[in-house]
Amino acid sequence: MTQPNSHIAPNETAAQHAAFEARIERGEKIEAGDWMPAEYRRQLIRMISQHAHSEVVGMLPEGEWIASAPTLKRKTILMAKVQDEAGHGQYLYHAAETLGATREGMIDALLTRRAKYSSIFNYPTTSWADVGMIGWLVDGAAIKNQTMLAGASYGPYSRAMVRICSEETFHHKQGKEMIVAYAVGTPAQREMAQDALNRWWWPALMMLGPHDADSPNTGIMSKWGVKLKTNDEVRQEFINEHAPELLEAGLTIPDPDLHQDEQGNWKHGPIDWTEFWAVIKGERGLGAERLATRQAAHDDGAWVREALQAYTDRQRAVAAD
Ligand code: BYC
Repeated sequence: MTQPNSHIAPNETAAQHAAFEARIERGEKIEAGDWMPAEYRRQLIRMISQHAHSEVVGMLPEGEWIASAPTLKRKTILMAKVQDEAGHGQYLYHAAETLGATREGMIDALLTRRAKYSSIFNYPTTSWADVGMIGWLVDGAAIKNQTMLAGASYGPYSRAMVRICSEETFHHKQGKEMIVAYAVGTPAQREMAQDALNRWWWPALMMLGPHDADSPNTGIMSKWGVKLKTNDEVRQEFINEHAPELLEAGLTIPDPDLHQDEQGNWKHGPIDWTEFWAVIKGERGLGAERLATRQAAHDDGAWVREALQAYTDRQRAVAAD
């Protein structure tokens, strides 16, 4: 007996869904004006807006270090990186707007905790090496996930991913270059790099989402060609690339159970998912501070929004005349 499709909304038909899924099956991109199931639209707005929020909140942990960068070269690299993240937020908010979401609605959802942003940005940056470790591990994890999303079925999201990934590649390289240099540097530099790895390794693994068995959205997102790999598959790719490179740099990965299996995959020990959910809910980590900073930035920007509105109103009045 065929299971009823629970994603068919009352005003949608099975035939519409079948035609839509056939387009995805043929590898066609779904574009903004095309027919799509309401649930596809809802899921994409959820995921793309949360991705946008992550880019913008993600400017905060590294941005704190711009004033204390050790050299002019490192400072200019970091400034460029943080500005890139703002740009990524813009592309992604625009991609979500093509689905009917409004900027005001998305920002309100972030500030009132109805929308999430990546758990990784609720961890503090307590030393300069954290900037390098974020580049190497956090951008490294993000690239694995976003390279997959560049093949997503929704055209505007997939195209945003292509551009973002090319910029993230530079972020990843600068982080790796910094940490590898410190790992063979002075004892103090080596200690700083190791301490950063100790604090960022597990959050970086968690950032890629809960295990597949605990991921309620993966099923439908895979069926509709948005997620082309599961959370655990992307996590495995991330570890397979990064574990040997970190070890080669002379660092110790803080997981006594980490080992390579017969297939060559690096297997990690148990992940503390209690910490993950507590960090997302703001019960642990810097959730309250991050949102307070975003709220203050939003309030400080009120005059810009008012000025833009006044300008638009005047242009409209002139056009009406
Ligand atoms: N943090 O069913 P699941 C960057 C939520 S920024 C918080 O597996 P899904 C960078 C999930 O939303 C790059 N929440 O969800 C920027 C869901 O809750 P809702 C960030 C998480 O969507 C600045 C629930 O848990 N990348 O690179 O199928 C500086 C169940 O999960 C997290 C993106 O945002 C988390 N880590 O898969 C440096 C990529 N994980 O929404 C670097 C786009 C899960 O049902 N997003 N949740 O209430 C995705 O690819 C997917 O959303 C995820 C999760 C793989 C993250």
